[in-house]
Amino acid sequence: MDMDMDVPMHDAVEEQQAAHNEDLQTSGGNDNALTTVTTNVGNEGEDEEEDFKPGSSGIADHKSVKPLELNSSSIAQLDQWIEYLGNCQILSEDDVARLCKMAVDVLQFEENVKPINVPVTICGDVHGQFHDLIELFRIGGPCPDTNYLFMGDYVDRGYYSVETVSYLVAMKVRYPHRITILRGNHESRQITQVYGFYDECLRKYGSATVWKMFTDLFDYFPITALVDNKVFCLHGGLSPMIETIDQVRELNRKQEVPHEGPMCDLLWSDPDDRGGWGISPRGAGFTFGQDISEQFNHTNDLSLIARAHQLVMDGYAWSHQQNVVTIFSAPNYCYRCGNQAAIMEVDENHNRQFLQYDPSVRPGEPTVSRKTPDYFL
Ligand SMILES: [Mn+2]
Repeated sequence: MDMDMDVPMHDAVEEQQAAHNEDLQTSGGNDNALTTVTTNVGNEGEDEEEDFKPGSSGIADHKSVKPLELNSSSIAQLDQWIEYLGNCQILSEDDVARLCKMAVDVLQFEENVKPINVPVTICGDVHGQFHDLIELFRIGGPCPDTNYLFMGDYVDRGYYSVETVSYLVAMKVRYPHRITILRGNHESRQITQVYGFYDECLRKYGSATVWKMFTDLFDYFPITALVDNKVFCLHGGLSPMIETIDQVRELNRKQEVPHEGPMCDLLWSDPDDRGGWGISPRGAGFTFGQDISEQFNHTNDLSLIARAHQLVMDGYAWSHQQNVVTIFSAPNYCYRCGNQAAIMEVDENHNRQFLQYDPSVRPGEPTVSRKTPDYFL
């Protein structure tokens, strides 16, 4: 489907939903489809299916019994990686292994519902648009001076998934109390084999090893966060199987994103104008109406559900009479949607402010202006 640059919001959302529908239709909502994909993209036929199973990278074989404590040499190592990654350079395969092992020992100890204090800046989908992530930090302020909460979908679609996820994971390990990285529906073995991250890893490293390490790491990402007990943050939305936040705390999240059930719904669902629960056009998760959001916020004494997952032309969009906000942080999504990006600052007094931004300009790459050229005026 082709799109004009000045596409109306509704069409853009539909385009993205169609694309996401494709996510599941192409890869299937079942194990058979994964087997098919695995067979098709296997590394010169040398990769047995066994190698694509969770845990095959070995990054979690060593698991520690307490959270990682940084020493001066690990801090120096991380600072060096962050500087390197900040220039859009990839780490060596051995360094990715070291980084992912450290990250397991940070993330495995985080709760399913990560408690977060204000002030914090909440961000939506990034999708491998590395230069726009750097712009995000320029607009929002550098980490760790600013506290960040990212709500998933770091990989796929954009051209720099490896750099983007490596950078965010390195920041997470270096500043574990300053940045939170939740899991999105794209932080999954199945979806990344269809939407770019797997192919990018093969192209940049020559094998699937780095993809295996990161997708094994994704199993440890927390799935939701709770800002000062008032703002519930997650990638997708609500689940008919979850009435209370305590029920989220009881889930076993350390696995591949399931095709159905509460964990799947939290990463896949969308708010909708229709009331009640609806069948999602994405083929996973549900749509939920304002009545559902109001009930959930009332039951859990919340003021707001903050989520990502859907393209919105202004970078943020309220729904359900401000019971739900959608935040999308990939400007000009897929390098063609023409949307602005946004992040939401929540200050010490719980005041909210949206910061919007446009695509960063990359030297040597053509830019497309959304403004009417002067000669039309
Ligand atoms: Mn998503």
